Formats: sequence, structure tokens, C-alpha cells
Amino acid sequence: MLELLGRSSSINVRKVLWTCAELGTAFKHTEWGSGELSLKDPAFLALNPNAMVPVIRDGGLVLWESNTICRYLAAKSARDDLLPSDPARGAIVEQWMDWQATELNSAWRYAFMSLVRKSPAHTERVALEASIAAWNHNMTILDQALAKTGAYVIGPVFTLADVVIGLSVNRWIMTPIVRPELPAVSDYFERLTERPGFRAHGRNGLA
Ligand SMILES: N[C@@H](CCC(=O)N[C@@H](CS)C(=O)NCC(=O)O)C(=O)O
Repeated sequence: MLELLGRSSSINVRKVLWTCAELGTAFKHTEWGSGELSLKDPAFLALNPNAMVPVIRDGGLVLWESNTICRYLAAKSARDDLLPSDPARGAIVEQWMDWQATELNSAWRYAFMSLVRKSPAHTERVALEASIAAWNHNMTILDQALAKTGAYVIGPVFTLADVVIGLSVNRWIMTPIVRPELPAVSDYFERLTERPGFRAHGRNGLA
């Protein structure tokens, strides 16, 4: 059976939990990264030398990098709706997933570490303000895309891009910052809430 390693409080683990909910995939879950299950444990480092979650084990396959794991699981289940095999549609889904992992993640990191994790290494006001400005700017880009589709990130069909970006929207809304009014993002957040997977692993009180 598929095995998922990683604490459910992690946004990247929740991408995999939500994807499995969309797929109806059964799995065994171990909360590595919380309690005694240290990511520095040699047994865990042998699976992911980055000492990060999530990791999956599927037969002999070991995979890390949350977005890659989601793509693998959707492809394995032949879920063309979540990850289109058509090259152009598939590339647009991956474009937004890559954008989430690079541009959006980099923008929010300082603000999130400062305001939510209360990290003593993230207390500089100028860096905090720059992070909030970059984060809000990226969300404005998303708002424009959503205003065009009126539904999900790439169009009328829910895809893996919505799993990773939906969780990101949840983080944006849950973090105590001043946010611009973004009506398409607000509508999207409510639209996603119709999905049991998002209610369980996205809009569940965790940033
Ligand atoms: N690029 C990686 C990032 C994974 C990542 O940052 N995971 C965090 C939790 S969200 C982690 O494991 N941090 C180390 C820790 O919790 O000790 C992915 O998308 O899987």
C-alpha cells in the first residue's frame, strides 16, 4: 500500500493528503516531523536527504517534492482531469504548479516565518514588508487569472494546480497581513470549500 510520511500540519504534506482524497487513493500515513519522528533520524534521511516532508513510498519507489508526488499519483490513477495528458493543457497545469513552488513560495516565506511561525530569525521590518508586498502582488496575478476563467486556475475543470494554489490561498487568508480586495480569489476560496478534500486538508484551521 502507498505510504505517506509527513506531519499533517505541513502545507506540502496537505497537498498529498488532498490529492489522495481527490483520487480516492488509500494510504498508510506516518506523522514524520512531529513528536519523536525526527526528520534527522537516519532512517528518514535515507529516504529524503533534504530532511523534509512529504515523502512517499510506493512499492520500491521513494519520492520527495510535494508537487512531483501529486503529479505521480494523478498520472498513476490516469486522472486526465487533474493532470491532462494533452501537452498544452498539461503544461499550463504544471506552469501554475511551478509558479506556486517558486515565485509564490519565495514571496511569502519571510512573512509566514515572521508572523505565523514567530521565527526569531525573521524580525526585520523592511524584509517583512517586502515579503508582504511581493505576496500580495502574486495574489493579484492569480486574481486576474481566476477572473478570466470564472472557475478554477486553468479553466472550468479542477486540476492539480488548484490543489497547490488552493492551499496557498488558504495560507494567504489565514496569515495576519493587510490584503487587497481580490474578488476572484475570494470566490475561488468559497468554490474550493465545496470539495471535501479541501475542507479536510485545506480550510481546516491551519495556515
Ligand atoms: N520543496 C519541498 C519543500 C518541503 C518543505 O518545505 N517541507 C517542510 C514542511 S512544509 C519541512 O519538511 N520542513 C522541515 C521541518 O518541518 O522540520 C516540497 O514541496 O516538498
